[in-house]
Amino acid sequence: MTILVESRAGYRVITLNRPERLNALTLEMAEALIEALEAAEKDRTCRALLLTGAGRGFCAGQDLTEIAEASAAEIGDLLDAYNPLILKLRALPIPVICAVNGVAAGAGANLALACDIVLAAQSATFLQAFAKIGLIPDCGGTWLLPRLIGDPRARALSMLAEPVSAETAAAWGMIWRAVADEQLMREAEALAARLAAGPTAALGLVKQALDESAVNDLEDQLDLETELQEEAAENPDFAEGLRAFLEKRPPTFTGNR
Ligand code: LHQ
Repeated sequence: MTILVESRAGYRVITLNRPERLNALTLEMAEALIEALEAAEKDRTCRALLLTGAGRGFCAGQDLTEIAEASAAEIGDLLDAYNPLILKLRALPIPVICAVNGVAAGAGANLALACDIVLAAQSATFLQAFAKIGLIPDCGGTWLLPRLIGDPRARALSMLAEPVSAETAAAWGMIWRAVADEQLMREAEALAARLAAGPTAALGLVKQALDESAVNDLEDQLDLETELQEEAAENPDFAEGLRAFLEKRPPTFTGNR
């Protein structure tokens, strides 16, 4: 199986599972990932996702052996199949944590960066490998990178294809945090469990508001905040959060969405 899906209390763990190829992506794998995201969305008890890789790498990007004979049109077709995966990740109404356990290259780097909260092992690296083989960053790289790290760094990384360490990635704001290798999964699981106990509907609306801010002016964004805030306030988790604050106790969110 190209990916593994495990259910935990309140969340699911998806593991990219082609360790002999550093979990390089194939069409089959992308389709399996989309299915896994759809299944997680349908399961109302699933309130967060954790994405990671098996073995020493996170994901080496497109499996290059699979496109050795591909025409330019076939490369385009492949991306037409990958793009819905990125869109689905962003639109998923639950938080997605990525635990980058090793090298994240090409489409693999951008798959990680499309997640909501990215933790990386100190030994992991991020590599916009595309220019090395005459391609451009895809799977959202040209949209995500300038927003995360600014235009100068986005341009240099895309053109030079130099690896960035986890610590530098965190210092630049490309990811949330770099953690000691042996702590990575423990921290990622703790974060997933914490988010799984959160106000799920509101967390989904946070994703929507932040993504839409990329194309809205301030006035439109303020209107969107009002609309989404009303939606959040209609959810019983808001009443519970407020009550818990006033009663000086931790909230017990239902996570209904
Ligand atoms: C691989 C791969 C790989 C196959 C390691 N494929 N086998 C483009 C076109 C179409 C549509 C979709 O999207 C894209 C976007 C892309 O993602 S293009 C960019 C594709 N990725 C790359 O160019 C990265 C290629 N890999 C590397 O540069 C290195 O392997 C990195 C820096 C990731 C890791 O280096 P090392 O730690 O030294 O490992 P390694 O190179 O020895 O790799 C281990 C094995 O994995 C090795 O196989 P072997 O049989 O020799 O043990 C590699 O051939 C295999 N592998 N990446 N993308």
